[in-house]
Amino acid sequence: MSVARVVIGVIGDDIHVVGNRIIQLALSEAGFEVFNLLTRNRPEHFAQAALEVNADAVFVSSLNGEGEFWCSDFRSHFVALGIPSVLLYVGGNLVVGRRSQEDVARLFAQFGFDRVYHQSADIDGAIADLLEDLSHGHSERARAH
Ligand code: B12
Repeated sequence: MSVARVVIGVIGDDIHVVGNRIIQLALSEAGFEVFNLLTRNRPEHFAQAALEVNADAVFVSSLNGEGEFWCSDFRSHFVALGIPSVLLYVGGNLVVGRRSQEDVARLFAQFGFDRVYHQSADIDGAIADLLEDLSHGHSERARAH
């Protein structure tokens, strides 16, 4: 079986980079091939990178809360490039100020994300979710959207 490829990076003008490094290490350790865009990315940077490396999944981080602004049409960038079924995960401090987990999860699901990890440091849990999602196959999952 080929190694799954994951594009990771921080969105917007957010410069919080420590979590990004930890995610890179955790995914590499779990056997994934990781392409790290680091900080200061726009949605189209993630989509372009996913196309170039034939990614199975994209992990977006937003720590300062800019995610709500930048991610509102996130999936559409992948659709436009002909890769609608890439798994899209997002995590960090996704909005500014306090909001319930349920509200944030619902909002980012509307933006096209498959999984939302608001204020959760459980990378192992996210990796387990990724393995499960990958085992279900992309194209079938994407059609359900
Ligand atoms: C260190 C820090 C800074 C440093 C960053 C240094 C650097 N280059 O990395 C400095 C001082 C520069 C900084 C600046 C600012 N910061 Co700051 N910062 C922090 C702090 C204290 C720790 C962040 C950190 O490194 N945590 C450790 C790592 C390991 O954890 P993490 O980043 O959360 O990442 C983990 C999880 O979130 C998760 N995760 C992250 N992404 C993803 C993605 C997926 C898919 C998954 C599954 C999981 C996941 O996994 C990661 C690894 O475990 C936090 C408060 C806190 N305790 O978190 C505030 C915090 C993030 N900062 C905040 C703010 C507001 C700012 C500033 C806007 C302040 C200002 N007014 O200037 C600026 C932003 C500048 C910018 N352009 O981004 C706020 C954000 C609030 C919000 N979203 O509502 C926080 C939460 C502080 C607070 N409580 O108010 N900051």
